[in-house]
Amino acid sequence: MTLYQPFLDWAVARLHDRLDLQPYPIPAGFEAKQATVGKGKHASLVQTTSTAFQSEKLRQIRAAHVQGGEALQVLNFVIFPRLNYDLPFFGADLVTLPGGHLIALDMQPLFRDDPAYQAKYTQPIWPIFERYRQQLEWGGDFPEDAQAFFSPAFLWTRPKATSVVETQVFAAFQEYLQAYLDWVEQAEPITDPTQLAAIEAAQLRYLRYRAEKDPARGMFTRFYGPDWTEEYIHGFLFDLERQLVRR
Ligand code: DBV
Repeated sequence: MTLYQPFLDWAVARLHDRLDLQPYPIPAGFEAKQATVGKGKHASLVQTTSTAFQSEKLRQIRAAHVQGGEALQVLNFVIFPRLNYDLPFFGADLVTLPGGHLIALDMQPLFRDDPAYQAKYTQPIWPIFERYRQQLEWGGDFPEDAQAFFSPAFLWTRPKATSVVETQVFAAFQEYLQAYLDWVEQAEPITDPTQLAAIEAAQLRYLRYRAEKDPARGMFTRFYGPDWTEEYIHGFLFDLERQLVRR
């Protein structure tokens, strides 16, 4: 069992419990991809698998799981709500590299600086955030242009011990996802055209940023080449623009 498999299994089980989940199509060739990296006795297999669902209120629930031995494990898990809901994105970036663990967990806001939006979608999880930030030390600098896309309840940490990932980080992940699913349950569709236009613009802003600045681009390009990587990013991981063209 690899480090993040229990996170993914737990999330999928909870989603099944709480939502009427439907599959979300994964483009052919992107369900699973393998490559051998390194040579001779340093050769090892790096596998990336994709998982995706949708539901009445959630346009795309998707995970990319990279497994390449103890020093290379990544679970990037994001929920993109449908464009007629004001729900934030659920964003988890759980990364283990030879340099250590890097954990990003947040309910990423559509409207970062709107006090009413913060009151609706940050305040309710503030007690959870406060509890975990005492256990999980702040991870330090991160790209300045990314700040606009995180909420004040952004959990960002670089645990030294794997046991911290397995216990505190896993617990935080569970509490954040449960809280998110509470919001999904309560969410009412938006019908006001001005608000709908603002949501679409905010979703596109987020999506373009993530596709353009994907921190995994270098890693994927090394393993699987540039063509596969660009298609994976724009055709699956951050696919909203393609879906809008098709609409
Ligand atoms: N990150 C992704 C996807 C990944 C992924 C789809 C499937 O968005 C993995 C894989 N993240 C990944 C890897 C690294 C990071 C780092 C492999 C390490 C890159 C490296 O060191 O080479 C949160 N992830 C990061 C960093 C941040 C995040 C802040 C550090 C980047 C840096 O310091 O340059 N989550 C990530 C992020 C946003 C987010 C940038 C922006 C909105 O939601």
